[in-house]
Amino acid sequence: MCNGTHALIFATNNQNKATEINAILGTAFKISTLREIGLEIDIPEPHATLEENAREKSTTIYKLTQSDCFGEDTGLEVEALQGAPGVRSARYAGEHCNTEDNIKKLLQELATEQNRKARFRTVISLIENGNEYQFEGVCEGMIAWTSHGEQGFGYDPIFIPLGSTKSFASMTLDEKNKFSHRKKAVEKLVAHLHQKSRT
Ligand code: ITT
Repeated sequence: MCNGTHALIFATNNQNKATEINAILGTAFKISTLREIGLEIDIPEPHATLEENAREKSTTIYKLTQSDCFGEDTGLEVEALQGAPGVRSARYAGEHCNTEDNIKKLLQELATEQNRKARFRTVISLIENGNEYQFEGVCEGMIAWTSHGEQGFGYDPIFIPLGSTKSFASMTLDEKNKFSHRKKAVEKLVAHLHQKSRT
């Protein structure tokens, strides 16, 4: 920490996540992605839960840097698919498949399914002075029948949050952040950091 600014490493290679989180954090926080600190590492996500994978990311980077840092893991949990793709969201269509493949597979799985209920869940794992803290954010919604919109990333074109008729990919960053799972988890992280800096 310096001049009242919290400096944190964000254990991610996903620039879209960093852009979203920077828009939420404002100037009291300075986050640096792995690329920004010159670390080229693809952290494995071998576990069965978002909580464990988020911890894998934060602890891996803490061991390498000895600096306060956080990682996050996010999953799209579809009710009619018993929570899939969930923790396997990045690799739903296979190890080397891309976002389009994942969306295509999900829409195929739900082709005749009337229950479109789904939620995004984000778990942040913060390592602060060697101690771990976790923060969760959930956004309820539904899976659209087809893709809509060009903004955002990942499953955004097919996810419509509860309270809107638009997909995340049809929203600006600020609009998405009114609903977003990541925003809710980051708000808890921020509350924690503010509280710690007062004690
Ligand atoms: P890092 O592990 O480097 O942080 P990642 O892209 O591998 O980045 P995750 O494992 O958390 O991140 O992502 C799981 C999948 O869910 C991946 O396919 C993402 O594109 C997607 N995803 C994550 N957050 C999302 C969001 O806010 N909107 C749409 N899709 C999202």
